[in-house]
Amino acid sequence: MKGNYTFTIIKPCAVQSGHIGAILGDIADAGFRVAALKFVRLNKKEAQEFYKIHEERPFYGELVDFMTSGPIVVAVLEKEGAVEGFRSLIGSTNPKEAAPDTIRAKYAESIGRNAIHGSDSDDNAKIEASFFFSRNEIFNSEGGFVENLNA
Ligand code: DGI
Repeated sequence: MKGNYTFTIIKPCAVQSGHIGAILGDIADAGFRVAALKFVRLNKKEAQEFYKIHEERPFYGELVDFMTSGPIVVAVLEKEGAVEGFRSLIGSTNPKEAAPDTIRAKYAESIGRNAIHGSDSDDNAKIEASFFFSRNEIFNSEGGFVENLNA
């Protein structure tokens, strides 16, 4: 069964360009409920850990430098089939290939500075949400705590 939660980051470029409100508006318009939200800045060690899966890729250093270059907005979002639906909403990694009206088509500057992150699986949504949020910071639609994300 597909999980109902995904995890997102509004990246430093989009925060710096003043797009937080517009992006959260697009997310709400697409039917996602905000289950958790905060404004944070990663240090180098945290960014290296979050993107550890890309450690061997040539752009890893650039990615870590970029993700620590300014504050980010992190959020957990709820909608049926959230992971897949959110990946469609944000569009391809490279904004040149992103479908029109997707968040990356609208706000990304380049493949590196691509405005937004969206988890690519239910398991990763759970891992990534747990990286930033403790269990008493993620809420269900009744305002209670979410016990086990995408269980
Ligand atoms: O899941 P995605 O974010 O769409 O893409 P991914 O998991 O392949 O890559 C993670 C992030 O790494 C991506 O959002 C931006 C960065 N990245 C990916 N490919 C390149 C890149 N950054 C640079 N500078 N160059 C790349 O080719």
